[in-house]
Amino acid sequence: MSVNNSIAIDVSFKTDVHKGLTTFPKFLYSKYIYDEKGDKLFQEIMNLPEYYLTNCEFDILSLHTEEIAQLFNDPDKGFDLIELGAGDGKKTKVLLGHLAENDFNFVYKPIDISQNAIDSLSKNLSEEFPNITVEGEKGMYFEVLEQLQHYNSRKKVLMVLGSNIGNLLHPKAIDFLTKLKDIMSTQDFLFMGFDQKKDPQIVLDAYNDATGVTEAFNKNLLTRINRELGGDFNLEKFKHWEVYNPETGTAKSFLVATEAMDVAISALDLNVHFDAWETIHTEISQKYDDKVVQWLAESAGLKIHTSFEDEKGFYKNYVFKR
Ligand code: AVI
Repeated sequence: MSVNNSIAIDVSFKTDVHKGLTTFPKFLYSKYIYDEKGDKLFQEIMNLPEYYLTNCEFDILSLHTEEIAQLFNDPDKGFDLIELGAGDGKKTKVLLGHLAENDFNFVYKPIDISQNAIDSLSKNLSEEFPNITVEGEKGMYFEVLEQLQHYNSRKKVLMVLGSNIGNLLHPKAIDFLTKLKDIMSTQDFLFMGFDQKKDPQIVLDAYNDATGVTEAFNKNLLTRINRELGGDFNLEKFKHWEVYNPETGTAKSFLVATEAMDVAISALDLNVHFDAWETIHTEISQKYDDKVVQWLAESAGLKIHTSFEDEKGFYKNYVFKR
């Protein structure tokens, strides 16, 4: 990340925290959970037995590898597989392995905000699959994608795994899909994971695990405010609380103040008062069904081409065209 970018992020962190903690009801954006510690906690979450999403998507990619590979392929010119938010590529490797073993003509372009993630994934892939061409790019999704749009005329497959779209409210999700559509041509595909509505208890357990990793993940927002903005939040005085509305499919995370208190944040020159049991809303994790995905796609000018689901029907990867 360039110096200018990190300054921009610091400034927006300050501004957003100020806004979120002086608004009623209070809120903080979940994107700020992901510093180095937040990234590690999220890796731990993905290995939790309660957090079914990762295994379900892994199963989909394992069960339907050949069908997905054939769908992505252009036998004449090959294709570019562009993964947004590639992380450690654990799930993608199932597909990459199959594509490599069967000599598909493709280039894998992982995009991630973290240079570390790109470097270790590229190294790891060159050891595991030496015949795959990997062209990793560090950066914000849309900056990199805009460059790629003019770069190449062959088929692009954009891949966004992990139901990351679920962290966006519907209007923002439509904006995100629209931006992706805008850089697609008619031959391109968008392959995206959407966690599905299911037994509400299963959803609640996934976001309120028995070992407290999700609680630490959620509270990392307060840790960051303490460290980066000179806050004096006492983490023990906040409770992680998850609710799931099966009607709307929205899981919401909160931090709840267990007593009345004042919190000072020196970099903001701010004193924040909490009443007992006052909340900070921190994250949404939307669960979907076909109708809602259809509506989001149509609103963004995309069509559902096909979809793949895991055996339990917990999770779906949709393939969109423009
Ligand atoms: C990254 N995102 C899709 C995760 C989710 O399921 O909403 C973040 C997360 N929050 C709590 N657990 C995992």
